[in-house]
Amino acid sequence: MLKFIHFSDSHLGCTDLDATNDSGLNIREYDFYDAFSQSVDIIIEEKPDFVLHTGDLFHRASPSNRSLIFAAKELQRITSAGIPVYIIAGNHDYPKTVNTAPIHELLLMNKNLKIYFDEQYSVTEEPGFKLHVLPHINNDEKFKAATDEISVSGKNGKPEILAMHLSLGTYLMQELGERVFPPEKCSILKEFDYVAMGHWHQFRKMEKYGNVWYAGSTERTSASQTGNPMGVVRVIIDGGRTTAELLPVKLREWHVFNVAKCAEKEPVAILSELSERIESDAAGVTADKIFHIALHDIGSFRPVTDSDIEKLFPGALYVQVRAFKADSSGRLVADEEKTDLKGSLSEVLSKEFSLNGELEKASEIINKLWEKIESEESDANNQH
Ligand SMILES: [Mn+2]
Repeated sequence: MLKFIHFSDSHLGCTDLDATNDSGLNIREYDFYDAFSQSVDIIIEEKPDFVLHTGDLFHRASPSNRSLIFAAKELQRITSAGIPVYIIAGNHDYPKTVNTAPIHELLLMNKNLKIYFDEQYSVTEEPGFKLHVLPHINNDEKFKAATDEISVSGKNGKPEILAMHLSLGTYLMQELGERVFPPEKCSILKEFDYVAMGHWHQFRKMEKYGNVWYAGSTERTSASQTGNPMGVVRVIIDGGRTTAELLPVKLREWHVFNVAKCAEKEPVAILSELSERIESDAAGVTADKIFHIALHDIGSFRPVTDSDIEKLFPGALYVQVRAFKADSSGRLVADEEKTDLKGSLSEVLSKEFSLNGELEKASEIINKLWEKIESEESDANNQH
């Protein structure tokens, strides 16, 4: 019998939601660390034969010192318990250009850890199993060639395990640089005892492809991932039969409330609908939780103010309100009024600066800053 833990997409160093603690540190960054620590606790408790992480250990190719130190210490906790660790690079933590060296190399200082970041398909023969890995590969042709090389020839009774970080079928993350497994190659997946998948942030068996599982992430990187348990996957291969089970970690509560047809509802009705959802979905407790509220089908104006809504959520870590109205084709679009930050800014400016000369000068400075921010943002997105 072979027992191992498969986990993935821990995105260490990810910051989110602009909520800081008393020391000024991003609270969500610590949620990612906490989920990872809980995963390590489960691993040590489970005493598996080994651990396999299928990429995006870090959120960025150049992780912060804090996330790097954290990862090194936590991985050390696993290997010190006598559990070998295997990791592959993902699209988030593998650099997009040769100007940045892969941070993965630093983790090789831990001798009980094998980490694959060589943009190649390779097979590692271990006493109890054969591990095939396909870490993230930037170059299209190189990626295609590597997938063509995948084979399970020479089966010798040992479980054959394949680890990859990419999309399969329609399970796309819609990210720059993400890889999609070639559809014509999918039949090979059925030959493996287990295919450990990273990239898709939800635990899922890809039944039609064979023994193929996405471990999912250990924390949610967006509101669309709420409502699904997350954690590590316990895999058991025994007598040619594979079973995989999610062992969940405890995450901060994150609720998404949709209110439909707001134009037809009185403000008080919208607020009481939200109160009911707090009772039914959040057990009446809002403290330290995250809430995303979407007001659909609003008319010309927002039916209720953000501050009226926020009053319903005392002590919440974060309350985000978004309003949507139908465009001419009936499709819901984000309320322009709220999203046009530049427009709101010039409105504020024109109120603040009554003299024309002042306003022009201020606008000029703001526009310059704006251009700078936008170009920096697009740089940052391209590195994603
Ligand atoms: Mn990911």
